Amino acid sequence: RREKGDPEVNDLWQWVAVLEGQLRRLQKAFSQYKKEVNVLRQRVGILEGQLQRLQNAFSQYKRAVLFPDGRSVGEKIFKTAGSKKTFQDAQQICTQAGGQLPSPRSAAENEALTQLATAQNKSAFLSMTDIRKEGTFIYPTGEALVYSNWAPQEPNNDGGSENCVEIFPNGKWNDKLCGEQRLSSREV
Ligand code: 289
Ligand code: CA
Repeated sequence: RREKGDPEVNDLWQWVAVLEGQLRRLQKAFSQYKKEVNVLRQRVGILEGQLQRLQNAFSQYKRAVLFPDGRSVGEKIFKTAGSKKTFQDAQQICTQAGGQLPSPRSAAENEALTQLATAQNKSAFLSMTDIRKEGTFIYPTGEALVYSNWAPQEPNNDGGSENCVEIFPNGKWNDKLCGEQRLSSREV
């Protein structure tokens, strides 16, 4: 049994007061934190909306500027000047212009390039060749193909020396003589 004014009880009351003070401060801090999070969420929402509108406007602008001889797909742009060249000349022109011959790496990229070939009603050279090893087409970097869209029975190395690739206006690929003249286009 404890007496009134028992020091241990007094200590406990003091400790309770300290804890209650801490709890109030924590509650206040937590409520401020929640308010700040809500404000930040709102600001992020506004920024996301602005970014989306900018992206839409930029993609509309690119479509307008690139039509009719250019197409934008993902981070890539395909462009043609409409002229026909041998593979070697086309390759040189592209490199000089700060790009390279097209390497469609997906159905979407192939479709974008197909639209250019269709608009010009010409087959276009792609970047890939099997010059290094017959039957194995590679990108200029030496990397193996990650996507292809060969026409039925292609590549057939017709005549024994078809080492380049053309894309028809229907989007299908054919191995072709590099010395033929085909639509020159580039990707950047
Ligand atoms: O020189 C042969 C080419 O013009 C093409 O002829 C036919 O369309 C097919 O045999 C193709 O594979 C070939 O590239
Ligand atoms: Ca062929």
